[in-house]
Amino acid sequence: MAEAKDDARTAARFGADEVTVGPGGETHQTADSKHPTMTTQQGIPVSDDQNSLKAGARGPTLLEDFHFREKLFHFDHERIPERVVHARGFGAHGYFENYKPLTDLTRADLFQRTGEKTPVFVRFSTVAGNKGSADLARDVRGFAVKFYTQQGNWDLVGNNIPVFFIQDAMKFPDLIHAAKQEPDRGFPQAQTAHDNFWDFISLSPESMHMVMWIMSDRTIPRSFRFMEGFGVHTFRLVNAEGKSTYVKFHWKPKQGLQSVVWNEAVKINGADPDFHRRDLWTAIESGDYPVWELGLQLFDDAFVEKFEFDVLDATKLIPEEQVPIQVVGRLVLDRRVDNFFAETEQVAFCTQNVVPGIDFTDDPLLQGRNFSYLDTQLKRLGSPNFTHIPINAPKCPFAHFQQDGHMAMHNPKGRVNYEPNSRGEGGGPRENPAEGFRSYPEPIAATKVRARSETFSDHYSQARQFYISQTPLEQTHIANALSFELSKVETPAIRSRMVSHLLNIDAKLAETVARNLRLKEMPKPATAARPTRQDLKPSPALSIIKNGPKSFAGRKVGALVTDGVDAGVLAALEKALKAEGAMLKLIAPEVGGVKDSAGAWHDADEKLEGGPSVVFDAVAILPSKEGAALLATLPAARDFVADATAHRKFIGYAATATPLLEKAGVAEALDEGFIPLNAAADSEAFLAACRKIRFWERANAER
Ligand code: HDE
Repeated sequence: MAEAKDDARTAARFGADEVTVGPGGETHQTADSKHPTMTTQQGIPVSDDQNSLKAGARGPTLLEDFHFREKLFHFDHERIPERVVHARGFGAHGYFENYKPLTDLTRADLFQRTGEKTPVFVRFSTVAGNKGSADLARDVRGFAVKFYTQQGNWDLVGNNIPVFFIQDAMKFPDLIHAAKQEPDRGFPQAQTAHDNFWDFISLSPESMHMVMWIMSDRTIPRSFRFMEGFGVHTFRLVNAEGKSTYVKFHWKPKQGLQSVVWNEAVKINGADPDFHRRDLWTAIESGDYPVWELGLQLFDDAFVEKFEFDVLDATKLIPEEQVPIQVVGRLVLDRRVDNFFAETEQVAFCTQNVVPGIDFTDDPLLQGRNFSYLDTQLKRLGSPNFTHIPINAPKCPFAHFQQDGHMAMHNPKGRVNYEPNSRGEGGGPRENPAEGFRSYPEPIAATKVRARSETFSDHYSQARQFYISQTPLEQTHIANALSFELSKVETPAIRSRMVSHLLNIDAKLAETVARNLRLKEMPKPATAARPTRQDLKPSPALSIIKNGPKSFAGRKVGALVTDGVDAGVLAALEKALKAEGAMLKLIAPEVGGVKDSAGAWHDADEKLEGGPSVVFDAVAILPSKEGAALLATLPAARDFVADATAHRKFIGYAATATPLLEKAGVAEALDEGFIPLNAAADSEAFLAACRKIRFWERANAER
């Protein structure tokens, strides 16, 4: 048996605080003035947390070991059910700042005063993947905001796409079953590129508008910070006089819109499956707080009457050009979570959480959601007392007679737990007709039917409008995404059925996809309940590229460096990026770092193999002459350059980098997206190019 080692020697070896070594060689650390005594959950002090209680050092473990039992019992129950959809998410705290009083529109307390800040918690998510799936799945992103207002919590549970797949909540379980893993095999994970999804979709013409959105670059955002958010449904704002105005909610990122390209998304998932959550965490930690403005589209019954589509149909949007967006405030995320489980996992959004001054409409999807969210929280959090968890609790005074249940934390004192009562003072809370929530008294005279309104039956016109609003490049991306996903579908009839729908949207799109799939014959257009309108004008607001950022702020440059990197160029680049509000990250052959041409040391942020160019917005290739010769032999360095080129990134390069550019196969076609970085002054030209985010003009980068 090994000898127990000398204490002092062991402590030095581990580099830890005070350490002693037990007879089995295990590490013990003892309570002292800096470290409190460890206890069980019952508060009983623990003497040894390394060894279970045994009948002899080599004997069986004893049941009486309450510390061991409790520790394992708790561990065995650490997981709660993941969300059935939106399982993978990431949250942050911040505030909503109201720009000006909206008293004439709504009595919602958070909109009454100029400059008032309301605390918020936001959770971004993907929809289809399980909790451990990768961030860059092609998927809709959830954008859920909980406002802790002075009159209770308002949850605006939205997405990064303004429309949805289905019109009636009745179809939600089918949609989600079809999108998630197939039930027999349990795969594919976090992707819609499989038979079940496209089978369901191709039999659901109402999904075609959403299909255009999910096949666009909206579903591969560069990060949560660079995407829009939408409340999707039509809601109501109600003012103190009871007047109602219809509203659609929009979040506009101050950072501008930006997406990655598909080949990049696939590679980011391998290089950093946590890319989006890491991005948000890092931005907040570095003080670069993301900001979105809240925009309202406001309209009345007269507009509802004259609009081409039904405002209760969640597969339709109202073009911004038709009803302009009024910006009323901003959302700033300035605090990361302290504990992922307590906050991001336990946060419980409910569409039913609305405050006085905000109300629902009869959108059948919204009505269904209002049932579903409360229900799902009980399953997930295990108790009707989930509002007692700090992240879900209101931050305003609250009082009611709801009591008991699992894990009740707020237990009122006193004798009265009912009302009406005659206890006078101490009788507890009372109704408040003046301030309390009152539903908008919408007149309803109807026949009870199980039916879909005819006003919901135009399934192709807005799909077409979205498609024709895109730049040619974005249209190519849509065709490529459809071709990719449908190529993963094993049943030819499903591929063909999808193309039959595309024929009702845009003939050229249908032809391109049919050609990419090598369909043997072109199907007939799908039977349409209503013909596709050709008179809807393109809406420039629907394009990402037309709404890109105006600066490079919040973005990241990856500089590939070796020993001997030009000290002046590196310093100038760092300074220029900092002034822009962007970041420079150094990638070197070893993580320890490099020595520059002036002999100064620079720690690297990533080792070459761990920092591929896909995780940066632009790259700089800055090796010394000797360094370039070394990098030219390394596959990861060649990929770094070749990928950045294929992904149409701006590439700053030192003349010394030529051997690497040659080996990467790009040296012969250095276009204007390659910017020489040989002197300190060159960094301004490089940065000016980077502001355009991508050199889309680069040839041969995709089909
Ligand atoms: Fe959801 N949705 N949803 N959804 N949804 C959930 O609630 C549901 C829909 C959205 O970060 C679930 O707590 C139904 C539209 C987000 O915690 C569940 C229908 C939109 C999140 C649920 C929809 C959304 C959810 C699963 C069709 C955009 C994540 C776990 C009628 C406007 C919130 C949970 C978070 C989560 C039901 C459609 C957005 C099961 C029945 C449309 C962002 O309650």
